[in-house]
Amino acid sequence: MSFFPDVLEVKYEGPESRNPLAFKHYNPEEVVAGKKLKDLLRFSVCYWHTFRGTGGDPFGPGTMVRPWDDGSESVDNALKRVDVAFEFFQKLGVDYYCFHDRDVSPEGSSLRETNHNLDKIVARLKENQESTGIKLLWGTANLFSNPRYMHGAATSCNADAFAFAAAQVKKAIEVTLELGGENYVFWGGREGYQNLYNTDMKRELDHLASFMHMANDYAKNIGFKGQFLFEPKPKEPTKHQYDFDVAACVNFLRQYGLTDMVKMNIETNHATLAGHSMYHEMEYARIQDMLGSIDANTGDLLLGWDTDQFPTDIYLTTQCMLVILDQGGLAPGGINFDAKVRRESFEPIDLFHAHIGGMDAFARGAKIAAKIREDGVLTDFVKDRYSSYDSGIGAEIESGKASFETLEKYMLEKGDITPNKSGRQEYLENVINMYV
Ligand code: XLS
Ligand code: NI
Ligand code: NI
Repeated sequence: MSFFPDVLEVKYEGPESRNPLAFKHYNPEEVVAGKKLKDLLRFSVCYWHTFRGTGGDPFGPGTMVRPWDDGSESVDNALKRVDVAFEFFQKLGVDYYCFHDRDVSPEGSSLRETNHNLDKIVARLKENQESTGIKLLWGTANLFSNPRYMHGAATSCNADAFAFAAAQVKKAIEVTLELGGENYVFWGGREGYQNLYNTDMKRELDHLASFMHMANDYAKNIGFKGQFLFEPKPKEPTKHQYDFDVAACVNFLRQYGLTDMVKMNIETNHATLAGHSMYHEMEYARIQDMLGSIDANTGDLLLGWDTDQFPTDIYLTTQCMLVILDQGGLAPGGINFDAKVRRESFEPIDLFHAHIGGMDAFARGAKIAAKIREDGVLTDFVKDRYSSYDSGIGAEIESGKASFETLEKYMLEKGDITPNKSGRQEYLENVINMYV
């Protein structure tokens, strides 16, 4: 039985194709910068938006038409959804997917029953993985939807909420291992606060760090070798999210001795909510060897909240790919479309249009970025811009030989600085446009 009878397999037809259900730029076998595109991009579909998104918003209920879904929170409905999801992954031609425990499997009346439900679903996920070859990029736990987490999970003032969250993450790591997941993500959910009048920030951060250490200890105990990832997001849902941006996360991880075990999962819309570009956030993580994976989407600068739209902007994907190529790829991370179709795009076919657009945008970005790097247009310029540090006084500064005394002596003798050169931003923007 087919849940998407109108779609066969989405194939690469090249830039001239006018078939909306074909790739114009994503040819999985094409080699770009020494890697097949499918291995460079490692695309993943997220379960929550794609199979659990209803299109509901604060002003009205869901609009999505999903003929296979009976709308119930039953295990049978959840099992059916798994088959739907894998038909979608396969027809689209992605190698990976991601989920939260609660997207794939309904919560029961007790933790025991909840875990039991999850086991049934995981068995079905595993069967589908085996029959299709599609893999799990990462698993995670939903520590934010249930009202028990109203004050947070690991940072809740209620120790029982911490304990429940620990039990939930323990199970989520076990099923991620069972499914061969290559990473495990921590997104802070409700880890943050609204007002300091009622908040012990120091204690909350200490608790969050203990939680992550416990997760790591347990992962080691059971032989989970995947990469842990920490996903920054500012000011949603709480006013002050602890994992605001990459800098705040890296500082937290360093303070609590967690940098050896955790890297970053960076999401575009979260970067812009924090007042950064995705380019900045990815590069900031990369230079510290902390870039693990990305949640590819985009926000709307006119709206200013987490709209989680599919990325179609070629400048954005080119910038992402410049950083990814500088790092030599993202593996074991990947490009996960943490994105949802608009409320008005309610038909199942829209899920295909959305993902095809995102995948093509990244494939184009990859080719453009590879060419820019091959021609060295940015690297040569940047290298030259800093060349005053390659010899003389600059080399002394970089090698640690200089001091305030030697620098003063140097400058007193020289009198004033060698004249500055132009930064040539507009010229470089034009150069980029020659490639896009
Ligand atoms: C929410 C986050 C979430 C994480 C996984 O804004 O993006 O979906 O990616 O918990
Ligand atoms: Ni995300
Ligand atoms: Ni988001």
